[in-house]
Amino acid sequence: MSDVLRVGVVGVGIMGADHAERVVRRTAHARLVAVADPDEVRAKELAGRFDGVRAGADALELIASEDVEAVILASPGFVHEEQVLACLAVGKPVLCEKPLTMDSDSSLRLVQAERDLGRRLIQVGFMRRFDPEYTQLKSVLSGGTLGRTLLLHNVHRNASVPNADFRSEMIVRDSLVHEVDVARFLFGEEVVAIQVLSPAPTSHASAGVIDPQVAIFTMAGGGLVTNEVFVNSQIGYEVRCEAVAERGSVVIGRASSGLYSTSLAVDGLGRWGGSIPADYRTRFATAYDLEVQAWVDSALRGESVGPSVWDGYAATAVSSAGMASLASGERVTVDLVDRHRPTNSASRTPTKEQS
Ligand code: ISE
Repeated sequence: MSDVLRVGVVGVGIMGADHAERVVRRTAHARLVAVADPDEVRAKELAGRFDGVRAGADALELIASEDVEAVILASPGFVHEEQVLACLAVGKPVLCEKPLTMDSDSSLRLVQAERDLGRRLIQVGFMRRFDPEYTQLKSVLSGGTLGRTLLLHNVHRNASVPNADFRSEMIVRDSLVHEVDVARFLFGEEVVAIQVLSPAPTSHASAGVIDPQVAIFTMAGGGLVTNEVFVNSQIGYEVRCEAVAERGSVVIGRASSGLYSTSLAVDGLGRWGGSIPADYRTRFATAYDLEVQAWVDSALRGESVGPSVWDGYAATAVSSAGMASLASGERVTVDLVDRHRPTNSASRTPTKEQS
């Protein structure tokens, strides 16, 4: 590989377009060469914003193209298995947006496929692991000064969701999945059980959609994680996390003050305060930048860093249990294979995460 990574982006929705901009404008040692989306008109519109980027409708063609050295998948989860396998088949590093796939079995097939290949090529897009506040929290908790971590309390709110197709299950699979990864990351353990509770829904949700939801995770070591996910909160993007340990607690994700002013001329009022970001692209802009830069740098070194295919599989397994719990209201045990023998379904036991 050269000293500049030639990148292709598959999927030109909100995240695909954001990643394309990022690769072109804010990522060192990377060059965007192609974008692909079944909606070719949209793909062309995106490519047209940059010099020398071609657009097509066929993701598999982009993945196989000789001028593409590495691929960002920002396509919907139901096509990820085929597209990730296509990347592995041609030995190209892939940054796959979450969810890795739609169910545990397909995610497990990817774990096995990468294992068969004998080297890491897959990074999963859990960008919060690159967010400076989450990484700081992780190092405080693993530093040990506060003792064992006992609880996490997460809040995850979106102002609204893009369309009426965003059903209750998607709140688990597309939104809560971030908290699943955060819990695994911060505790360094697997989630062994999940219960999803269904409060009375907001009138802003589409008919039949359960929003907000409250989910409780039990960690392998007995710790508990509470999560509020509310995707039609009407206000903005709020993601907070409080960790409670034996000798103190730590909160991240509170609005920063930004501006302090005693002048009536500033914003019309003598006051100070912060603002709530409109969506995840703003709140996690730095995390996404660091995530993509780390992916590019590691690909150029011939390595892979960040959330692995196992992390993607483990999160999918928790989401599957979460969707079952959403339907029944019961606490559901997470069905996870033995990490060291991924295809041996006889040994489906929860394990300590070893990342
Ligand atoms: C979206 O796909 C994301 O990943 C966002 O981070 C999350 O807040 C949102 O709820 C999801 O739909």
